[in-house]
Amino acid sequence: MTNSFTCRNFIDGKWWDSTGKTTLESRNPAYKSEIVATFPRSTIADVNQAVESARQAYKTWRKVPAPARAEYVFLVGELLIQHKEELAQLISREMGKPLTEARGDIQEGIDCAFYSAGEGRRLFGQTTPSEMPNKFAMTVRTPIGVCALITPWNFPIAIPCWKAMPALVCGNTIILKPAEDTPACATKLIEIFAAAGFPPGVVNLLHGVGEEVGKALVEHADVNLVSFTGSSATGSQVGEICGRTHKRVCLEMGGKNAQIVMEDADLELALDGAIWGAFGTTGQRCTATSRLILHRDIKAQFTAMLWERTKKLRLGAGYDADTEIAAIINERQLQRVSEYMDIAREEGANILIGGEVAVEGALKEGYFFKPTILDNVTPQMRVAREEIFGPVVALMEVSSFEDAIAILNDTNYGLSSSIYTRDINRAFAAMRDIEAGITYINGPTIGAEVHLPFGGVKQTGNGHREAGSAAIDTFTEWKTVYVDFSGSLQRAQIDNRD
Ligand code: UN1
Repeated sequence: MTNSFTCRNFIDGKWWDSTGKTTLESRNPAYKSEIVATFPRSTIADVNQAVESARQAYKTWRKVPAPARAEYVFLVGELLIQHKEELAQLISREMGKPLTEARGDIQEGIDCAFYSAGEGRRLFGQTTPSEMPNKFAMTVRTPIGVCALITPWNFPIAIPCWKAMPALVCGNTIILKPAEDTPACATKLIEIFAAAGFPPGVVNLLHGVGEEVGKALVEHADVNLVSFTGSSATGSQVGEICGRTHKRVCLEMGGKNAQIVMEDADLELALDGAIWGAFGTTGQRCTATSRLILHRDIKAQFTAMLWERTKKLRLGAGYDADTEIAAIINERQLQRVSEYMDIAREEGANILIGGEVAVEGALKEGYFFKPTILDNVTPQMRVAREEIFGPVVALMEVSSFEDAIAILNDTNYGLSSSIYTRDINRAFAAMRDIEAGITYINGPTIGAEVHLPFGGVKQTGNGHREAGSAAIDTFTEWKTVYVDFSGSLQRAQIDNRD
């Protein structure tokens, strides 16, 4: 194993130690005694320095032509391709996910680079007639300013890229505050941004504790926008502060995503989808399938098929070639998933398989939880309502299509959703009636592509979307411009009326 990596902050185009002396560490979730990286517990002084650097840089960056800004982002994409393998190894060590998935995480960043770079030559506004003669009307997009990007550990490359790349193309400057569990991934990513040659202060990185550095950034008067992906509890606090301080805030929070399997579905296909959706990334995606809504005519058969496949899933370190289910991110999360097993039992659910920490052989060296199927789950149970963020799927039985949709919608969240059916009428009714930001027909709940909007309804978000051209709406303001070339005062709504 390689030596531990020392992370530093990146401010004003230079790497810095924190003004504070405390350091923290990230660990390999598959081998908890291994320290992957140490990182600074940044202070308020560091926050102030980073915000000031981003504020100064904004003054000139906003005037760099958007196609030129986009070329830096394009270069980040090319550098990510060059460093893909080395970064994938690091993701697997620090975050835990299997190498194939780690490569996918980086690929999502690469896709986002090239898509966002293309936006540099669009950033379209509108022209429209004026109601007055000899007057011209148009809208242009303007950047917002200093953006604080607060990102989670589960997609340590893709999610920072989703936020940083469109923000930069739009002319904003950024401060990335990555999750405490994946500081090395964030540092390597910002090394790549640095190599792309952005002017000093345009891209900044601040490590530290969410309650300290994250909070100070969100509260800072010179931060103009906060983009946050993480838990609903933290998202509420971020939203409250931004409400009070009148900042634009984009929140991407929890999910309780469901896959419906109707009696006419291709069951093998639905099974592949369920296994990947529920247990891919060890269930640690906000898009993960945490409920399977099964029509009663196929429930017994499908449950047996699911059980068979689940039993065979191989647990192990992400960097071992045959691993299918990797470790859980940290001890706290492992504990949380375990606690949900007690809750499930108390509420009368039946644990069909899994339900416990895996300690066989080398697995005891890490944070492993066996892939788990909960049966007899009813809509009011906490395991049907709360996000668990682990390899746990709840089975719920329904007797009609209408019930299936009603149960899918019976949640405070609304990120992703899926239905397996061969009935085109049901598929279209589902597209209309499911309350979610993303609906898959005959595909699992995970696997969003970067050129389409990503985000959820209800308590998953606050009305914004990431990725696609929707991200441009997030990171720009509209400016409406009227040009009066009549040479005289023209009063709208008055001079053109009798
Ligand atoms: C997340 O879980 O926070 O759609 C993001 C997907 C991935 C992104 C997930 N492309 O599952």
